[in-house]
Amino acid sequence: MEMSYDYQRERALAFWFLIVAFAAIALGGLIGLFQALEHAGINLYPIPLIGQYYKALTLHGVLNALTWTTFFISGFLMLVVARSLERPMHSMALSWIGFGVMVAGVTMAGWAMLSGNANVLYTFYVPMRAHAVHYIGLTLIVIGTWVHSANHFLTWGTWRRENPGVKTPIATVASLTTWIVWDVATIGVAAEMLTMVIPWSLGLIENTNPLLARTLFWYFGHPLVYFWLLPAYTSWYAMVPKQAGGKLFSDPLARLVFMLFILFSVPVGLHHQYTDPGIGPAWKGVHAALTYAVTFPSLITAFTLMASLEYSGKQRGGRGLVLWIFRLPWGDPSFSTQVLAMIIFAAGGISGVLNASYNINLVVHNTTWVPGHFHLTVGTASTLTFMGITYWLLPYITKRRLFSRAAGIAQGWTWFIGMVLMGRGLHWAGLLGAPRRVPFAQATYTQQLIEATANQPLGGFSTAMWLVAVGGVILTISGALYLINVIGTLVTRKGTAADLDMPLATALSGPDKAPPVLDRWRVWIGGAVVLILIAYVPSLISIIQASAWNAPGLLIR
Ligand code: HAS
Ligand code: CU
Repeated sequence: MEMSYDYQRERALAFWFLIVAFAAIALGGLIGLFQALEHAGINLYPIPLIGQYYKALTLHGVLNALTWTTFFISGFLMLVVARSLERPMHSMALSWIGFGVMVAGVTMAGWAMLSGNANVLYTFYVPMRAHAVHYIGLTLIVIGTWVHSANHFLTWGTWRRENPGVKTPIATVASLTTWIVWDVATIGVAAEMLTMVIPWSLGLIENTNPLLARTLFWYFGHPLVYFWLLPAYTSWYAMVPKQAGGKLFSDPLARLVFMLFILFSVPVGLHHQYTDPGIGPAWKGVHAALTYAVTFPSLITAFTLMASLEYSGKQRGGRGLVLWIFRLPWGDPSFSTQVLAMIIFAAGGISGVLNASYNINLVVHNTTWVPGHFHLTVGTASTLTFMGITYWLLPYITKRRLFSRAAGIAQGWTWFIGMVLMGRGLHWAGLLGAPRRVPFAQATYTQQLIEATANQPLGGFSTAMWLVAVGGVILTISGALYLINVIGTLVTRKGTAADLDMPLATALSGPDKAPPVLDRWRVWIGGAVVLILIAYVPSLISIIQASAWNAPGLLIR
């Protein structure tokens, strides 16, 4: 490929992926404010268009966790693959088709939710029932991503033929791993939609099987969280070391991490169903053990990132055990925001490991502890990282300078502080027994919770919920700073960033040190298939035998 190619066609599509992502987080994020206030007893519902608590909570989950993430990731990874392979994407037509199908899907689901026809939350457990348009819309989003992801594999295939024997660049390895995990995972949710939920919502079949539906959902739902995480890892490994002024500590270790995610991401879904009856405890145990296996690549990541950052800090003249931290480029909003996301992820990862323990899960399951966990992970490790990436990605795509670096730095810190407070509050309230997905300002037992925990140190439930509300307000300010920067970059002309390149890091220990097996996709995908068959086939058979296909459905209004 001639070096003059500047990815103009990829940038054009990535721009539209990001526009949808920004719109989703704008509305979804705003709703978060009302959720947080509601937890502390300040009930502003019903709100025009956003509606009552469960309609709002559905919008909050679908817009943030599903739409913002999927569209941001789709645009980001496409540019990463094209730029790191130094060639155009195989077929832009394919990706535009994928994008079109995804937008059609979001429009359908958006209509269903906004019109009050889909108050079933982002996990859409049956027999709660939404309008068929909602389910068809969500399914179209998935189908669109399949088409778009195919373009990534085709692009790599072309590159491979042109570059036999060359190790795939780590940024591409990371991106393709994300799509492999996603494509394998979405088979589960597609099966749930196509064989059960869509026919039932259309009235073609009368009943559903809630346990089977949940199992198919969580076959998808856990690897879904790595679909959110791995693009952040893509940036943390392949870009942040460069932004820090240093190098990635070890390229082979990074490759091992991504291959382990292919292997272990999927066969763990039953850790969301420890409390479900009708699933044998032995299978729950198998999934628990495999869950501990999938934490291993993240532990390697913590080590590798720390080593890379330390190297960078010392390259910049830092000394000692900790003082190098202050030499890192904290004045770069893209860097500082992403490192703050990493620090929060250390805490979010720990609460995940606690969730994974069968007996501790019995204490925290279905309490506000779980939203506490996932606001630190998808709500910060992923989201705050994507915001940090935006600070170079948007200028890279639009060739315009970032509107305000100061606002970007303030945005990262306010998100960090807001999430520390809110995460603390949600985890704490959960341990005190506060159930999740409850409008506390309206629930009859809130007063009992307040009174029963009032003699706890620091005031129990009511103090915890005030932390949630204050955190939520600070997070809203942070979200506003983000959107102001995005819109400012798009509408004002602060000069050109035409010379800006993607920050791709080199490694201290380079790809040549990696054993060839780490470049063989088939080995790892094959291993994953074997583990998935072991973890799911016998358990699914016993679930189908033990459960009944007899739940008629409740239309939720
Ligand atoms: Fe989770 C529930 C277990 C990771 C998201 N999770 C959820 C739900 C969501 C979610 C959305 O086992 C709720 C679903 C629902 O609505 O019901 N989770 C885990 C485990 C991990 C984990 C074991 N989760 C994630 C990630 C998510 C996510 C990532 C989104 C992006 N999770 C569970 C379980 C449940 C669950 C149960 C069910 C709970 C229930 O009962 O319902 C692991 O992957 C975590 C491993 C991570 C680590 C941390 C490594 C630290 C790093 C940062 C280092 C920092 C540095 C900074 C270097 C071990 C990599 C240094 C900086 C300087 C300046 C010095
Ligand atoms: Cu999980």
